[in-house]
Amino acid sequence: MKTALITGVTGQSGSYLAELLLEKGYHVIGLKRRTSLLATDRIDHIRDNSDFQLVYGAMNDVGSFYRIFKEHKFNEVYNLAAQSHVRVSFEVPEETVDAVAMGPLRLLECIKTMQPDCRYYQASSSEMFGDNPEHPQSETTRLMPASPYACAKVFAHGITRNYREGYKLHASSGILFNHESPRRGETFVTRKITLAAARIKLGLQDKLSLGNLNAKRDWGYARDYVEAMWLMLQQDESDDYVISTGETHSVREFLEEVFQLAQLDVQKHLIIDKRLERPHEVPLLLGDPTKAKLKLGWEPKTKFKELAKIMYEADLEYVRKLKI
Ligand code: GDR
Repeated sequence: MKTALITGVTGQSGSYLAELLLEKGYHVIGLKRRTSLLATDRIDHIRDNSDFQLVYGAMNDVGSFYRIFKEHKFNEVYNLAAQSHVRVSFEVPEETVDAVAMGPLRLLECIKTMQPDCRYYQASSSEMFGDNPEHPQSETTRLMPASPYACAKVFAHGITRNYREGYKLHASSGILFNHESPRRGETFVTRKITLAAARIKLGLQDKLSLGNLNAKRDWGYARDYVEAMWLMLQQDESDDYVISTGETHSVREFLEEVFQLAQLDVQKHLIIDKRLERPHEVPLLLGDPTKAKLKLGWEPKTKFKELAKIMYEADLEYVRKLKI
């Protein structure tokens, strides 16, 4: 039986990855930061599974890593923990960089010292391409990060390659483009839209405030993307891979698609709020997932319209049940 550590297990991708690994027969240890509110709703359904265990730790507490690595022998470590909100990273840049850049460095040092045979997955991000106008973006496209979050991700991406080459660790980076689902945090734009549409439909909300509607993103389904993370660690050699759908759509298109599903008029409910714009925007992301297809045999299963439908229908059900 393999044992895996997932940092950020209470997040969207962490919860889907934990489910996938449990299905594959892994023993899964999930790292959780101490918070006054539990915030385990995404993993509550697997907490009773005897192969799943939550441990306390933090990306800025190296002692917690060494303690956990002394207690468990890992085959695979998936680093998904982050302050992952791009706009918030402009407001708390130091905290963001500490978790997103220094966190992986601390983890890699711990792996190198304690369990160098353990395989490592780094959650790299399409945000690293920033405002580079070249597209589609691939593993070799120049990185031009446009936020404190993205700058920190570039460091983490580089240090992962450095430990792979310099210390021969099996360390891979998945450059994941935006990945969404009904478990997406409520302040990210897709979920903000699907939740608002459901609440407006049920008469619980009237207006939806958004920032820049012209930004384009390559939006995939988080449940599809965690499979790619696992596949990367099953390869003989570690490497970097772009994971994306190969399609790009604007925020406006996502909004219109969801409001059409809800039979709502966008103009009646939309407010454009300049405060939601970013000091430095990433205008267009479009990934080329050819390498992942050829080397991992991975392909996205869920495309734009289906993703919007999955998310809107889930939120309609969620709001109906909770009346929130
Ligand atoms: P992103 O996701 O920054 O691409 O990063 P987000 O959903 O926050 O923004 C996408 C685009 O929508 C525009 N936008 C708004 N965004 C938010 N959050 N709220 C709004 O009201 C709003 N209005 C317009 C943004 O300007 C942006 O252009 C996500 C995160 O999950 C990262 O952690 C991850 O690395 C990347 O995806 C891949």
